Amino acid sequence: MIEAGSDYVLKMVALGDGAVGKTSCIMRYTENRFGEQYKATIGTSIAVKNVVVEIEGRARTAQIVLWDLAGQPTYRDLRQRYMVGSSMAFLVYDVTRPSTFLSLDDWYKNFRKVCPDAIVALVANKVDREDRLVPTEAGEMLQKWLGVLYLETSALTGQNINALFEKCAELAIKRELEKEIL
Ligand code: G3D
Ligand code: MG
Repeated sequence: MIEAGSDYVLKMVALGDGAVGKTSCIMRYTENRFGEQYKATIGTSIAVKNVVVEIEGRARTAQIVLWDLAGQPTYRDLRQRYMVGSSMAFLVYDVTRPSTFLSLDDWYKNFRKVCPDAIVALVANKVDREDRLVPTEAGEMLQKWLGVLYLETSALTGQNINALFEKCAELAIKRELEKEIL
């Protein structure tokens, strides 16, 4: 499955409460689609997308392998099979549901225990909705506390979806390059 010529293969996991838009962000990014019925299977599905990012004047290619969970996995399943080996994670909440914002700390801590060095992006999704309740300031505050990326996205309109994955890939590749130098 590894594309010939990819400099890097980067595993990325989707984290966050149910129905925040994890699968929708992945579908928008990998297939540029939105809103179709997804198969509500139990378990993990995987999507792949190749990216090219320019780092210090040189094009680097990577294959992003996106891991998406369906159903309600147990905490142990999450740690053992899902998060292990990730270079990146995106941590999604729904700006119309504050409870999904309050869960972020838990998701973040659980992920950090497994992948202490991975690139993490905080994703405020569904910003197209008029009934937004979690303001930008709340997301930015958490971004500063955790020291992660922050993006406001809409899987519906596509706003910031490419930027999310490309920015994460760029930082993850830079990290790999630093490791190669050491
Ligand atoms: P999940 O994978 O995190 O569980 P899904 O979430 O991607 O299945 O999305 C849950 C619901 O939110 C879906 O609606 C989906 O269409 C909607 N959704 C996801 N992202 C956005 C967004 O950016 N804007 C808006 N307005 N809706 C979004 P249904 O109705 O199928 O439950
Ligand atoms: Mg899903």
